[in-house]
Amino acid sequence: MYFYPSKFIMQTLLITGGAGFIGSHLTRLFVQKYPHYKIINLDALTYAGNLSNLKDIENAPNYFFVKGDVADAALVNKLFAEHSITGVLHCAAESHVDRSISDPLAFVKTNVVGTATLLLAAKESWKADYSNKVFYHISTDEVYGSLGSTGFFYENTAYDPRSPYSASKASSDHFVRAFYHTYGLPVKISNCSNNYGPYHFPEKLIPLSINNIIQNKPLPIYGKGENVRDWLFVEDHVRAIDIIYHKGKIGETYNIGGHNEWTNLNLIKELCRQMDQKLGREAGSSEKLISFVKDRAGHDLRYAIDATKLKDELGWMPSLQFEEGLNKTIDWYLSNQQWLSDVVSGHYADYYEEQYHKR
Ligand code: NAD
Ligand code: TDX
Repeated sequence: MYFYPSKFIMQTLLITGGAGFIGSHLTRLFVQKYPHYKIINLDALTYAGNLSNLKDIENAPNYFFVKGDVADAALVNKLFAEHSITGVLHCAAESHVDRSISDPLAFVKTNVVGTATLLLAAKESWKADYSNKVFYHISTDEVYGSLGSTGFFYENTAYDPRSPYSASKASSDHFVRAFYHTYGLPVKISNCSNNYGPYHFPEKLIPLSINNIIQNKPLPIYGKGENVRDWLFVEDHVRAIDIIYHKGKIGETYNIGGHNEWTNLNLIKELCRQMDQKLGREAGSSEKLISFVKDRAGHDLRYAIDATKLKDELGWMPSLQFEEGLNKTIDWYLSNQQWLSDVVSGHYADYYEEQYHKR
């Protein structure tokens, strides 16, 4: 069954986690591209949520912000009842693997209970008529586990989550599929590889390293830096979500990835090379900041997505080469140092001390 929510029909979309990294790019894209859609951003504004990520669209007539928790059933039911929501783009999550190792229950609450709460609200609100409705769940490649030095994750790769974060995302994916099979809820899922780009919270590898290079602080690399990630520019991810939301098949899963694998060590070396040039530093000087630290517990070796289905069915491909995307990302951070220092001086400062002090 295909579902093409028309780009020209009025819709009310609930985007969850719209103040976070990917959510803010997604919200901006939809608010600007579809001025006749009403967009409600439900975000709890945890440490990772930042309304300044959306400053340029906060006064748009089709954009509305609601502060709240996706696991708050009363609030979520009220939003569905009051706004005749026709689509959900569910982005809200606890998203950092290291935090999931120290506080797994927070991941169960938001990622599992929060997703189930939204699914129940959608089912109840839409049960009289599922037509022209979509519940789109934004997920990760980490649900598939860890690859050896060869091979790829496909849509039918068996789930094998290995961190509390990926276990909670896998569980949420299972709930979404269960609601499709059990109740017929019109769902779609995408599983994407590592994103990078503007507004990325500086606890993740790339923005953390950019911030530390600017400040001449050590660049912590877990283990030997041999772990491999498949990096995708965030604007390419949200462009894929737009296409899948409007043209993807109900009940289907789509993998999204960059075909762009880097070991952490090579990635940080490339970052250092570009930043030395931009900061007018002597070539090789930032690389000296590299500091090998204790490995992450249960550190997945390699992720690599096969996104052929998305390309063949819906025509999506990444638009940027990595060096170009990294160049754009570094330029954004260098021009937005106030954003960076505001974020770093907040609650995150305590987390950083705790996380790296013990290593
Ligand atoms: P993020 O941590 O930057 O943002 C998460 C947002 O969700 C924040 O605005 C936060 O305030 C909000 N939030 C957290 N708990 C909430 C709750 N209980 N109720 C309401 N809002 C809450 O995350 P991100 O990196 O932008 O990831 C977004 C989604 O994409 C997640 O579902 C994640 O699993 C998935 N994903 C991320 C990546 C990546 O590389 N970052 C890759 C693939 C998939
Ligand atoms: O200081 C660091 N040093 C280091 O070597 C940090 C923060 C990370 N790393 C390593 C761990 C990973 O191999 O770099 C790699 C990337 O780490 P993260 O940026 O924490 O991302 P990752 O664990 O791969 O998970 C990310 O991609 C998939 C997102 O955080 C998830 O939300 C997404 O689902």
